[in-house]
Amino acid sequence: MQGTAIAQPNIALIKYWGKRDVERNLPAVGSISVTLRELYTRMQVEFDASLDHDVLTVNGRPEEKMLPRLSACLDSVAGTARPRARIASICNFPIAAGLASSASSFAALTVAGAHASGRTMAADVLANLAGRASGSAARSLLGGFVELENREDAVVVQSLCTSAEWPLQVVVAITESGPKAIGSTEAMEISRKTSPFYAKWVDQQAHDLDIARAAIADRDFEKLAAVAEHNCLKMHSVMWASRPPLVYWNAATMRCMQAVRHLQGQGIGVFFTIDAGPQVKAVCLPEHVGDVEAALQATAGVADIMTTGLGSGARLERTA
Ligand code: 2P0
Repeated sequence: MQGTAIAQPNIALIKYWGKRDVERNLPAVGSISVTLRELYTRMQVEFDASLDHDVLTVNGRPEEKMLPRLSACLDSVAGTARPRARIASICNFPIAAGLASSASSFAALTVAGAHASGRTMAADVLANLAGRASGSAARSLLGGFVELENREDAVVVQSLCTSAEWPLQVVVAITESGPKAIGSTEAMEISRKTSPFYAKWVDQQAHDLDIARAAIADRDFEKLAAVAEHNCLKMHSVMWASRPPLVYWNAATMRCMQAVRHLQGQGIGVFFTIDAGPQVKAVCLPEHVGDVEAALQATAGVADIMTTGLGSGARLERTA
């Protein structure tokens, strides 16, 4: 009646922004991400018939706000008639700050919950259950470069290339560690309903996905860099043009982008990507990681940096 799973967050190089079915949480667009090795959520689920409600701790502290979403996700994995659960989550990076903590949390929760309930489920089934809780979580079921394909009534995830096959590095510049002002779910709906650029964003996504997929297949860093930065800035343009405007950047976010541009001018293989938060993720070739770390560390407003390789998919930690 217990399961513990580890999952790593992922960052999208071709972004998911917008839903075509809010009820089932189906994304409006496909996406491509990389899973991050050094960042993780470890989720322990223990069913206990003596409990009359689910209980959650995050990093050892009781947490109520996230509990309804986790309970609903566990219901989808183990059935609504399941015993109540003790859920303990440990996360080694800032939560709800644009570092995809919901992706690693729900990916780990589905794997741990399935094991605890004695159910065997294929990765695609788990991906759809995790994705229903948080769209990006479906991608954390797999490792390396992962594509999420947006099918008729489900999502399909596949690994395009493992971390060993293209061992890029990611330097995350933390410019602010507090939780974000407005969550992605609400923000995506604001964009869908109000941004004049939203329809164009959805229309162009297949093209960006084709370019990125080909760049990954060819291990063409320059090509991937160009399409990933374009796709990121396009998503933020959709956000900025929403009403109310959704601006997740701060001054240090912008300075980090300039630092990356400066490195590119010196021939360093690096590109930036930014999600629904002020952190900047600089993806780089392994031989350039020292230069990228030094430049971002020296950027005013950067509180901390974290360097990571690309990781593997969600997995069970131990059986009980
Ligand atoms: C992504 N983001 O592709 C995009 C880029 C943020 C910006 O997926 O509403 O927490 O729970 O399905 O997965 C963050 O959104 O959203 C996200 P929901 P999620 O990584």
